[in-house]
Amino acid sequence: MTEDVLTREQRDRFVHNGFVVLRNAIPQALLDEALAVATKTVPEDLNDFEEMAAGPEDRHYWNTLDDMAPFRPLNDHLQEYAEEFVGTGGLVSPDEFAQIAVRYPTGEFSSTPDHPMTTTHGNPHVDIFDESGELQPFTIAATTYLEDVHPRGGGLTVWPGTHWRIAEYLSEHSLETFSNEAVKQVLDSGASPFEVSGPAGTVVLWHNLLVHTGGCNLGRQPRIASFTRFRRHDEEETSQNAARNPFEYWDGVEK
Ligand SMILES: O=C(O)CCC(=O)C(=O)O
Repeated sequence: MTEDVLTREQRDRFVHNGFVVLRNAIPQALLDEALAVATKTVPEDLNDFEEMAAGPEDRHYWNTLDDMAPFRPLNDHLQEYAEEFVGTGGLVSPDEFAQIAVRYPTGEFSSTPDHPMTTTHGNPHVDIFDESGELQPFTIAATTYLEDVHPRGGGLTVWPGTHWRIAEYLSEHSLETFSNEAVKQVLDSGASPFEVSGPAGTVVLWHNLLVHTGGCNLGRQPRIASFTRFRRHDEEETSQNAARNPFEYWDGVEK
Protein backbone atom coordinates (compact mmCIF):
# COMPACT_ATOMS: atom_id res chain seq x y z
CA MET A 1 0.00 0.00 0.00
CA THR A 2 1.75 3.13 -1.10
CA GLU A 3 -1.31 5.36 -1.38
CA ASP A 4 -3.90 6.17 1.24
CA VAL A 5 -6.64 3.57 1.22
CA LEU A 6 -8.74 5.19 3.91
CA THR A 7 -10.92 8.12 3.06
CA ARG A 8 -10.95 11.44 4.87
CA GLU A 9 -14.40 10.54 6.14
CA GLN A 10 -13.12 7.30 7.68
CA ARG A 11 -10.34 9.19 9.41
CA ASP A 12 -12.74 11.83 10.69
CA ARG A 13 -15.08 9.14 11.95
CA PHE A 14 -12.23 7.49 13.76
CA VAL A 15 -11.42 10.72 15.58
CA HIS A 16 -15.04 11.20 16.55
CA ASN A 17 -15.99 7.61 17.43
CA GLY A 18 -12.65 6.07 18.35
CA PHE A 19 -12.94 3.24 15.84
CA VAL A 20 -13.58 2.41 12.23
CA VAL A 21 -14.73 -0.82 10.59
CA LEU A 22 -13.04 -1.98 7.36
CA ARG A 23 -14.63 -4.67 5.21
CA ASN A 24 -12.78 -7.20 3.03
CA ALA A 25 -9.60 -5.77 4.41
CA ILE A 26 -7.49 -8.93 4.45
CA PRO A 27 -6.60 -11.40 1.67
CA GLN A 28 -8.50 -14.65 2.11
CA ALA A 29 -5.31 -16.75 2.10
CA LEU A 30 -4.04 -14.94 5.21
CA LEU A 31 -7.34 -15.48 6.99
CA ASP A 32 -7.40 -19.17 6.05
CA GLU A 33 -3.94 -19.82 7.42
CA ALA A 34 -4.61 -17.98 10.67
CA LEU A 35 -7.97 -19.69 11.15
CA ALA A 36 -6.51 -23.14 10.47
CA VAL A 37 -4.00 -22.83 13.29
CA ALA A 38 -6.61 -21.43 15.69
CA THR A 39 -8.99 -24.27 14.91
CA LYS A 40 -6.23 -26.81 15.41
CA THR A 41 -5.14 -25.37 18.77
CA VAL A 42 -8.44 -24.97 20.63
CA PRO A 43 -9.45 -28.06 22.57
CA GLU A 44 -13.08 -28.01 21.49
CA ASP A 45 -14.51 -29.41 18.30
CA LEU A 46 -15.68 -26.18 16.69
CA ASN A 47 -18.45 -27.98 14.85
CA ASP A 48 -19.91 -29.31 18.09
CA PHE A 49 -22.34 -26.73 19.43
CA GLU A 50 -23.18 -28.75 22.58
CA GLU A 51 -19.54 -29.10 23.52
CA MET A 52 -18.87 -25.40 23.01
CA ALA A 53 -21.98 -24.31 24.91
CA ALA A 54 -20.99 -26.51 27.86
CA GLY A 55 -17.48 -25.05 28.05
CA PRO A 56 -16.03 -21.65 28.96
CA GLU A 57 -17.40 -18.40 27.61
CA ASP A 58 -14.12 -17.56 25.95
CA ARG A 59 -10.48 -18.49 25.55
CA HIS A 60 -7.60 -16.11 24.93
CA TYR A 61 -4.34 -17.19 23.36
CA TRP A 62 -1.69 -14.54 23.90
CA ASN A 63 0.69 -15.58 21.14
CA THR A 64 0.25 -19.20 22.19
CA LEU A 65 -1.42 -20.91 19.26
CA ASP A 66 0.47 -23.99 18.07
CA ASP A 67 2.02 -21.94 15.27
CA MET A 68 1.96 -18.14 15.24
CA ALA A 69 3.72 -17.75 11.87
CA PRO A 70 0.55 -16.88 9.93
CA PHE A 71 0.04 -13.83 12.14
CA ARG A 72 3.22 -12.13 10.94
CA PRO A 73 1.94 -11.35 7.41
CA LEU A 74 -1.45 -10.52 8.87
CA ASN A 75 0.13 -8.02 11.26
CA ASP A 76 2.24 -6.50 8.48
CA HIS A 77 -0.93 -5.94 6.52
CA LEU A 78 -2.72 -4.39 9.49
CA GLN A 79 0.19 -2.10 10.24
CA GLU A 80 -0.30 -0.37 6.92
CA TYR A 81 -3.89 0.47 7.81
CA ALA A 82 -2.95 1.55 11.32
CA GLU A 83 -0.20 3.83 10.03
CA GLU A 84 -2.69 5.67 7.89
CA PHE A 85 -3.94 7.10 11.18
CA VAL A 86 -0.72 7.37 13.11
CA GLY A 87 1.60 8.31 10.23
CA THR A 88 3.88 6.29 7.95
CA GLY A 89 6.73 4.72 9.90
CA GLY A 90 5.13 5.85 13.16
CA LEU A 91 4.56 2.39 14.63
CA VAL A 92 6.96 -0.23 15.91
CA SER A 93 6.96 -2.97 13.27
CA PRO A 94 5.08 -5.99 14.47
CA ASP A 95 6.31 -9.55 14.68
CA GLU A 96 3.85 -12.42 14.83
CA PHE A 97 2.47 -11.50 18.27
CA ALA A 98 -1.31 -11.56 18.46
CA GLN A 99 -4.04 -12.29 20.99
CA ILE A 100 -6.50 -14.77 19.55
CA ALA A 101 -9.84 -14.49 21.31
CA VAL A 102 -12.43 -17.20 20.88
CA ARG A 103 -15.93 -16.50 22.14
CA TYR A 104 -18.02 -19.63 22.36
CA PRO A 105 -21.77 -19.94 21.97
CA THR A 106 -23.36 -19.54 25.37
CA GLY A 107 -26.19 -21.90 24.53
CA GLU A 108 -28.69 -19.10 25.06
CA PHE A 109 -30.74 -17.65 22.27
CA SER A 110 -32.04 -14.16 22.03
CA SER A 111 -35.78 -14.35 22.30
CA THR A 112 -36.32 -10.68 22.97
CA PRO A 113 -34.81 -7.74 21.15
CA ASP A 114 -33.68 -6.27 24.46
CA HIS A 115 -31.54 -9.26 25.44
CA PRO A 116 -28.29 -7.74 26.73
CA MET A 117 -25.77 -7.28 23.98
CA THR A 118 -22.81 -7.86 26.25
CA THR A 119 -22.22 -10.52 28.76
CA THR A 120 -21.85 -8.50 31.88
CA HIS A 121 -23.41 -5.79 30.74
CA GLY A 122 -20.35 -7.39 30.58
CA ASN A 123 -17.01 -6.32 31.22
CA PRO A 124 -16.70 -2.99 29.46
CA HIS A 125 -13.13 -1.89 29.96
CA VAL A 126 -10.16 -0.01 28.56
CA ASP A 127 -6.93 -1.89 27.92
CA ILE A 128 -4.76 0.25 30.17
CA PHE A 129 -3.32 -2.80 31.95
CA ASP A 130 -2.37 -6.17 30.54
CA GLU A 131 -3.38 -9.61 31.83
CA SER A 132 -0.79 -9.46 34.62
CA GLY A 133 -1.80 -5.97 35.77
CA GLU A 134 1.16 -4.17 34.16
CA LEU A 135 0.66 -0.98 32.16
CA GLN A 136 0.13 -1.96 28.54
CA PRO A 137 1.20 1.01 26.44
CA PHE A 138 -0.16 0.82 22.92
CA THR A 139 -1.58 3.29 20.45
CA ILE A 140 -4.06 1.60 18.17
CA ALA A 141 -5.50 -1.90 18.02
CA ALA A 142 -6.73 -3.96 15.10
CA THR A 143 -9.30 -6.70 15.61
CA THR A 144 -9.62 -9.07 12.65
CA TYR A 145 -12.48 -11.50 12.24
CA LEU A 146 -11.09 -14.81 11.00
CA GLU A 147 -14.60 -16.12 10.38
CA ASP A 148 -17.98 -14.53 9.77
CA VAL A 149 -19.51 -12.90 12.87
CA HIS A 150 -23.26 -12.59 12.85
CA PRO A 151 -25.21 -10.07 14.95
CA ARG A 152 -25.28 -11.27 18.57
CA GLY A 153 -22.59 -13.73 17.60
CA GLY A 154 -19.94 -12.49 20.05
CA GLY A 155 -18.78 -9.47 18.05
CA LEU A 156 -16.40 -6.93 19.50
CA THR A 157 -18.60 -4.35 21.19
CA VAL A 158 -17.43 -0.76 21.54
CA TRP A 159 -18.82 2.38 23.12
CA PRO A 160 -18.36 5.06 20.46
CA GLY A 161 -16.77 8.29 21.62
CA THR A 162 -15.67 6.98 25.01
CA HIS A 163 -11.98 7.51 24.17
CA TRP A 164 -12.66 11.25 24.61
CA ARG A 165 -14.39 10.71 27.93
CA ILE A 166 -11.67 8.43 29.26
CA ALA A 167 -9.10 11.04 28.20
CA GLU A 168 -11.00 13.66 30.20
CA TYR A 169 -10.87 11.39 33.23
CA LEU A 170 -7.15 10.82 32.70
CA SER A 171 -6.48 14.52 32.52
CA GLU A 172 -7.19 14.48 36.25
CA HIS A 173 -5.90 11.05 37.20
CA SER A 174 -2.71 9.16 36.46
CA LEU A 175 -2.70 6.06 34.29
CA GLU A 176 -1.33 4.00 37.19
CA THR A 177 -4.38 4.66 39.35
CA PHE A 178 -6.90 3.88 36.60
CA SER A 179 -9.64 1.46 37.53
CA ASN A 180 -12.80 0.22 35.95
CA GLU A 181 -14.72 2.57 38.24
CA ALA A 182 -13.81 5.27 35.71
CA VAL A 183 -15.35 3.21 32.92
CA LYS A 184 -18.48 2.76 34.99
CA GLN A 185 -18.75 6.51 35.55
CA VAL A 186 -18.35 7.19 31.85
CA LEU A 187 -20.97 4.65 30.84
CA ASP A 188 -23.38 5.70 33.58
CA SER A 189 -23.25 9.25 32.31
CA GLY A 190 -24.61 8.08 28.97
CA ALA A 191 -23.08 5.99 26.20
CA SER A 192 -24.53 3.25 24.03
CA PRO A 193 -22.77 0.11 22.86
CA PHE A 194 -22.20 -0.78 19.23
CA GLU A 195 -21.59 -4.41 18.35
CA VAL A 196 -19.53 -5.06 15.22
CA SER A 197 -20.64 -7.96 13.08
CA GLY A 198 -19.35 -8.79 9.62
CA PRO A 199 -17.82 -11.39 7.36
CA ALA A 200 -14.38 -12.89 7.74
CA GLY A 201 -11.85 -10.22 6.86
CA THR A 202 -13.69 -7.47 8.72
CA VAL A 203 -11.17 -5.38 10.65
CA VAL A 204 -11.98 -2.99 13.49
CA LEU A 205 -9.30 -0.40 14.12
CA TRP A 206 -9.78 1.18 17.53
CA HIS A 207 -8.15 3.79 19.73
CA ASN A 208 -6.31 2.58 22.81
CA LEU A 209 -8.64 4.56 25.14
CA LEU A 210 -11.89 3.20 23.69
CA VAL A 211 -14.21 1.29 26.05
CA HIS A 212 -14.95 -2.16 24.64
CA THR A 213 -15.77 -5.76 25.46
CA GLY A 214 -16.68 -9.03 23.79
CA GLY A 215 -20.37 -9.36 22.91
CA CYS A 216 -22.72 -12.15 23.93
CA ASN A 217 -22.54 -15.11 21.61
CA LEU A 218 -26.14 -16.15 21.13
CA GLY A 219 -25.33 -18.02 17.93
CA ARG A 220 -24.18 -21.53 17.15
CA GLN A 221 -20.67 -20.76 15.86
CA PRO A 222 -17.61 -19.64 17.81
CA ARG A 223 -16.39 -16.09 17.28
CA ILE A 224 -12.72 -16.25 16.37
CA ALA A 225 -10.84 -12.96 16.22
CA SER A 226 -7.26 -11.85 16.29
CA PHE A 227 -6.21 -8.75 18.24
CA THR A 228 -3.02 -6.87 17.41
CA ARG A 229 -1.97 -3.84 19.44
CA PHE A 230 0.41 -1.42 17.74
CA ARG A 231 2.62 1.04 19.56
CA ARG A 232 4.14 4.35 18.46
CA HIS A 233 7.94 4.41 18.72
CA ASP A 234 7.71 6.92 21.56
CA GLU A 235 4.53 5.60 23.18
CA GLU A 236 6.13 4.74 26.51
CA GLU A 237 7.82 8.12 27.00
CA THR A 238 4.67 10.01 26.05
CA SER A 239 1.91 7.77 27.39
CA GLN A 240 0.74 10.09 30.21
CA ASN A 241 0.32 13.02 27.86
CA ALA A 242 -1.16 10.84 25.11
CA ALA A 243 -3.77 9.58 27.57
CA ARG A 244 -4.98 13.17 28.06
CA ASN A 245 -4.75 14.18 24.41
CA PRO A 246 -5.97 11.21 22.39
CA PHE A 247 -4.56 12.29 19.01
CA GLU A 248 -1.63 14.46 20.01
CA TYR A 249 0.96 12.22 18.36
CA TRP A 250 -1.11 10.95 15.42
CA ASP A 251 0.04 12.41 12.12
CA GLY A 252 -2.64 10.86 9.90
CA VAL A 253 -5.72 12.55 11.34
CA GLU A 254 -7.05 16.09 11.60
CA LYS A 255 -7.24 16.99 15.25
O1 LIG B 1 -13.05 -10.84 22.57
C1 LIG B 1 -13.43 -9.68 22.46
O2 LIG B 1 -14.20 -9.30 21.58
C2 LIG B 1 -12.95 -8.65 23.45
C3 LIG B 1 -11.58 -8.92 24.02
C4 LIG B 1 -11.14 -7.80 24.89
O3 LIG B 1 -11.91 -6.99 25.32
C5 LIG B 1 -9.75 -7.66 25.27
O4 LIG B 1 -8.96 -8.57 25.06
O5 LIG B 1 -9.39 -6.58 25.81
